[in-house]
Amino acid sequence: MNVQWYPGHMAKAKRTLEENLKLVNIVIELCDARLPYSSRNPAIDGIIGKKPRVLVFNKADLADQAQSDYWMDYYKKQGFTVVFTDAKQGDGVKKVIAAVKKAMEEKVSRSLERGRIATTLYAMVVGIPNVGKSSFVNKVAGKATAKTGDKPGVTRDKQWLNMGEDIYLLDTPGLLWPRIDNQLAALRLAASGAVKDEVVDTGELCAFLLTFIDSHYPGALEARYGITVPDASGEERDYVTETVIGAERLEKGLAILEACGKARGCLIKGGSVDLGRAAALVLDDFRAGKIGKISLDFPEVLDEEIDISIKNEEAATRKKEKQAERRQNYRSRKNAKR
Ligand SMILES: Nc1nc2c(ncn2[C@@H]2O[C@H](COP(=O)(O)OP(=O)(O)OP(=O)(O)O)[C@@H](O)[C@H]2O)c(=O)[nH]1
Ligand SMILES: [Mg+2]
Repeated sequence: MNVQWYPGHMAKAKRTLEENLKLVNIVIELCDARLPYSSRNPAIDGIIGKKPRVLVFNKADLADQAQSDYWMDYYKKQGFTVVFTDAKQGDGVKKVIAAVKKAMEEKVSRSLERGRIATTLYAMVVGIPNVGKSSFVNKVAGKATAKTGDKPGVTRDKQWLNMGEDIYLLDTPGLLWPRIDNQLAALRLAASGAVKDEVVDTGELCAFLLTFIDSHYPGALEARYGITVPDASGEERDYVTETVIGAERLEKGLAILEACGKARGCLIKGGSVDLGRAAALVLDDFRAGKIGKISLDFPEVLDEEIDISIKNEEAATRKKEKQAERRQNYRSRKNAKR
């Protein structure tokens, strides 16, 4: 499996972000509190550049507080203004607006000095799909103006919303990036609901998620599904695709998925478990926080970046060696002909 999702509307969304950046004073970068590292879009980072920004981690109500504390500290140390929010209930939303105003204090006082009475602030809300951008602007506005939905890709066009108090917010469509190098990060994004399920093998996605929960949140699956977490089933499965997580982990994860499906009565004729239905059920449960407050980015994810850059470097070296070899062969053939 290779998780990639970059349809035409996202390429368009990227242009929207680029075109509107110059119209705004500040950017509110909305990420997912359950994956404070993997949900930061490098393409967005590139677009924002040096424009002032507030880094917001939404869906904090679904995340594990201990991990949230770690990442709060991590980004603060890098000089970011960081706020954790729950855009559904409204927690932290006022803090974001206060942070926007604080970051813009200087601009406002400069314009007052120049004799202007009111200064309007324009802020753009950006982030990966389904992270809660539209819910966030609705919460700030105090009314449900922007359309929201529990699947990625709901907002298709930018929309300016007046927040009163001289602030305008620009809601934008969710954006991923054209090539997700780190496929484990891609699985975390898919688990969070940022990638549409149709482009993902939900069996492997659940195998990834369930084995992660089993090892990082022991007891959570037992409590939710009333199961005993099995070791690998021992049953030979006829999957042939290359896996992201490796055959052993896939095997164990599918055995857990099977146990969850059985416990929930996801059965097909003959009594075997309907793994597709079981996967949909587990993903719904996870996304609604029913398995518990679970974060998918632990500090270890920082090591994955190192692994990938080493892999990329090795690949580049191999490519150079191959090119040199080809050139050498070509030269020897040419010399032989003379
Ligand atoms: N638990 C929880 N759910 C949230 C939160 N914020 C948003 N949601 C839910 O997440 C889903 C997506 O919300 P949207 O506001 O549509 O997300 P979006 O970022 O605008 O999505 P796109 O427009 O598709 O990019 C909805 O079902 C919301 O109710 C939050 O802080 N906590
Ligand atoms: Mg939206």
